[in-house]
Amino acid sequence: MARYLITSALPYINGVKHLGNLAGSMLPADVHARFRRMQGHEVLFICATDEHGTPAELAAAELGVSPRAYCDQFHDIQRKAGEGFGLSFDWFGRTSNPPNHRLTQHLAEALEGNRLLEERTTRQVYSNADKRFLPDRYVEGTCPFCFYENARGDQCDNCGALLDPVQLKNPRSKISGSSDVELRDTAHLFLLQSKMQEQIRAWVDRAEGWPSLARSIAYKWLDEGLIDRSITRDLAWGVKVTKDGAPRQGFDDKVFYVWFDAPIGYIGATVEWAEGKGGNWERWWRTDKGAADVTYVQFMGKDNVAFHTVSFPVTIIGSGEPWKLVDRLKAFNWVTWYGDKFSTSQRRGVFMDQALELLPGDYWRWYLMANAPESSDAAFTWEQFKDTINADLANVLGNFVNRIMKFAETKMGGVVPMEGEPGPLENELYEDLEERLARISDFHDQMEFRKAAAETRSLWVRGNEYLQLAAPWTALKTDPVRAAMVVRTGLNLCALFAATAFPFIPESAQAIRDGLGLKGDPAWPLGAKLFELVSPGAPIAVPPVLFRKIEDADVAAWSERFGGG
Ligand code: B3M
Ligand code: ZN
Repeated sequence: MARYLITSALPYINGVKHLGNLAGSMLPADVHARFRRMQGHEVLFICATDEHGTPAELAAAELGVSPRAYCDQFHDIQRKAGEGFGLSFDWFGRTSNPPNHRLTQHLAEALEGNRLLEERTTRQVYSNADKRFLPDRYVEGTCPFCFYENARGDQCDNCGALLDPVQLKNPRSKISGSSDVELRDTAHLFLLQSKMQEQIRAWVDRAEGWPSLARSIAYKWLDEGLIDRSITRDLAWGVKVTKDGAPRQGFDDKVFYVWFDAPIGYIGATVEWAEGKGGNWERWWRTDKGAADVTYVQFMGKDNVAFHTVSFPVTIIGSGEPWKLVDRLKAFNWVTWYGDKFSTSQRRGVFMDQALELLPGDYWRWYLMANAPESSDAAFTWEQFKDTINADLANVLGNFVNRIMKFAETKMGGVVPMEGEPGPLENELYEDLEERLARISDFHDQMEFRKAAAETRSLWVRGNEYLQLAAPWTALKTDPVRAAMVVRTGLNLCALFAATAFPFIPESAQAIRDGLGLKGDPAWPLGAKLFELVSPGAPIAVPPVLFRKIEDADVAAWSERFGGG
């Protein structure tokens, strides 16, 4: 038994997340957490909403509510959407909760104690009309690179350039629209990343569990040279800046930058879990308190990699305290909407709440993992969605389960038949299954989700082939004992398919298990007696239709509503 700490990148609070957000971190993290639990490991799976920063303040202002009220509302919406998709977080916390505030202040003070923080005077955009500084997205103006006129202070949406608000031409306030702005001096705290360059490089050199995508991003930043970064902003909503535990002089109208406190939120949410469920958070995070034997696995989209492989490690290594660092990191490319970006602001694509109105979570889970954007971006299309669901879930898995269970119900008295001994067909099947299972398990272990899904599907195909060859419906007329043996094998295959499906499509797997009278969550069947997963004599009940087919008419209706097609 090993221990796995698993975190998914923390979704921003502003708005419901789209399918791309789901596929790039929360969903694969859930699949992996389920797999590790099935293997019998101790798992702690943590996520939270990332609630600070200008996006939250601006979204709240647009609705005319306070940031706190806005975050309360959207945390709830995101939590419910996560539940709808079966995301099995042990805790879904909030970066705005007290544990994260305390930890953020603590770590900043530890960094300062190690001379890795410094106050510097910087020039910021100040709005005379609004009588305040305008950080990040509070300023809009013309991009200095591509001359797009509606670039935001932190980034240009047209050319993608990362910006500093002072770089914008013709800057104007996002709050009042006023262009009566000027540059003024004000103090900010800088994290002296440059001093940590060698230490971080040495740590990245040692990191073994990172795929090439993550490694190359980390090295790119290191090769360019780590630069000192401001970790405070002129904002009201966020973690207050302290010194020696008291409000820091001159920082009343400032808070920590959202990307400084967000990753600390992984620890904060674990503290919330400990407080809420009576656990011991230090056992997962402090290497001096038992976390040395934890394997820490992080999931994220590729745009978050630098923050996790460089910035956050600077914070926790720089604190000089024995924090647990990431061991394995899985990064994803983008799911696109017919080749275009999904967009929260422009509401392009399908969002988590809408997806659940159309079909249960499992349909989306399967599609998104079978087509995971691992080696490159992957385009969502309604056509491919329909084909994947119909071919894999409805025709292969659903059909198999339905066929054999119906047969057992009508021809075998509704129980797992007892008679018969395995013959050559079963022996061959058995060996084949063992090999295939080992392969699936390896892919899960390596967090190769596309391959794990493809291998899982081919296991289901193998079951269909067996049933076709063994043909219990024919055997029943001439050799009922043989037919009984085949049906028992078929029902064992149902149990095996449910187990292998469980990380991907937990609700459907559970429905199959219910029909077989199997209680609790399944264990990973590697090493199990594959033909003894169901008990002879046990009653069985055909589950209601597991997967409905997606029709051309559905595709037409959904394309009409959401675009694409
Ligand atoms: N909220 C960005 C994102 O949702 C950011 C991740 C934080 S992880 C600590 O992609
Ligand atoms: Zn631009």
